[in-house]
Amino acid sequence: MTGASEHRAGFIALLGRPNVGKSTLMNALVGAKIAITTDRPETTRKAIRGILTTPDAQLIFVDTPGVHRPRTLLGQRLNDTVSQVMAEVDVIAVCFPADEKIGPGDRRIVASLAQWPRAARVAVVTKTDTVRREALAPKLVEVDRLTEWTDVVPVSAEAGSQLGELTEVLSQLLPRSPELYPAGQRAEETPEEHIAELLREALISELSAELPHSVAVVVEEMSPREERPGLVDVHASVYVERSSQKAIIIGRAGARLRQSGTRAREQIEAYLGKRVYLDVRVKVAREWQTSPKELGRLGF
Ligand SMILES: Nc1nc2c(ncn2[C@@H]2O[C@H](COP(=O)(O)OP(=O)(O)OP(=O)(O)O)[C@@H](O)[C@H]2O)c(=O)[nH]1
Ligand SMILES: [Mg+2]
Repeated sequence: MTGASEHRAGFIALLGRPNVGKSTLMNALVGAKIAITTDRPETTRKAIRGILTTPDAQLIFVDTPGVHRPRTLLGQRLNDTVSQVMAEVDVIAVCFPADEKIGPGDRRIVASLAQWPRAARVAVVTKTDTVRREALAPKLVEVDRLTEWTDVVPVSAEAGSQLGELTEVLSQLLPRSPELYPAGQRAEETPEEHIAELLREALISELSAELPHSVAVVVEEMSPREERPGLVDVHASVYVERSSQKAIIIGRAGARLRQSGTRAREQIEAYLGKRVYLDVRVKVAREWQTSPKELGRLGF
């Protein structure tokens, strides 16, 4: 335990292309499932805070949507969210996956760092478990050459390797400050927001190709069942863009929706520590990814 004046606390943004492992890394660093993760790009749609409190520091991670060339108004809004986050953080940790080549998307992100000169820059090479040791060294050199980094740290969130080292590097870059959140708090999302995300994750895992992009989830109501203590009723709406997509989500005789619902319910029960009755309604919000009005209603 350090003296009060030595204590550090601050904000660390996780930045990078879609699917590079930002959310998985935040969850591993915080030690809890804060953000949902999938093998599809553009999973994260909001800035999501995850808080790690150590004896010497409080690291407030801000997971962000993957930066990409927007094809829809939603895509533009997501990139705007990222820019807003970057303006407010002490450290920007840019993630590059060990198993992919540095591409134009990465270079654009690195070039954008000039907009936020106040923040320290750290490069994180993620998914190191996917490459052989001999391939990692040249990767680190390649990333190191992209710009002036305070540090370049290889990690594997999956294998749990180098997470302590990364935590230490990031802590040292935070300003001296007392804790900004109560020590026990690890997330900032409301239960309704988190449950909507767990359902979206379960739906995505059952879908292929582009459809995950068309899905949005809102928890409309959540309440303990009066006559059954320990049981919580959760009413959720799943929005898609077209009625053809609604049919796909529901599946033949409702099979797909039942499967996603079961998967989501198990996750929600583990999160709430209670039994859950999950009621899911699939609705069409026509072309919501490109409609300012629908985006507003869905919180984007
Ligand atoms: N092998 C391996 N896979 C990983 C690791 N970290 C993440 N992944 C996988 O990479 C995929 C993307 O992970 P996410 O954490 O959702 O990536 P993201 O950068 O948050 O993606 P967006 O939210 O879409 O921007 C998932 O299938 C993860 O399981 C890792 O350390 N090792
Ligand atoms: Mg993510």
